[in-house]
Amino acid sequence: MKKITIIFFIIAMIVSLTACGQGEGQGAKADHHAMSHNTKQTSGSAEPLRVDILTSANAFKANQKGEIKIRVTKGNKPVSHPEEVIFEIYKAHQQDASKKYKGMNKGNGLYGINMTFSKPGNYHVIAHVTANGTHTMPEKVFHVKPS
Ligand SMILES: [Cu+2]
Repeated sequence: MKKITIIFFIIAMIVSLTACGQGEGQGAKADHHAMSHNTKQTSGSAEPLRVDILTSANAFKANQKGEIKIRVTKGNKPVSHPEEVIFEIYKAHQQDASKKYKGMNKGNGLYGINMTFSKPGNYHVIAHVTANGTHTMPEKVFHVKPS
């Protein structure tokens, strides 16, 4: 039993390194993920945590308010009490200047932020979600049109 736990921990470590390897060389981000991913999945719920970014990649024009929305589910059921919902956003090729925003709970497994992009261009949006010790972080590139 102990051996299995250790193997699982090693696998979790490898997965976390692969999943979040993009931010290497950036101390702050690495720390965030080291913490999130070390909370390994314990017994019970084998259903994977699923996060869908619902907002269309073309939904934004520069200097116009909009909303980025995600749906968090586990086994097709909405997740209502995740430990963390963080939206990380940065303009293409400017990951060093990424900003993080706490997601607002909209009920029914939906979470979102209000967002205004000041300049047109491509923006990376990463939804970092932790629920029941599992971390998922889908990414979508938004194409912000000139206003
Ligand atoms: Cu993450």
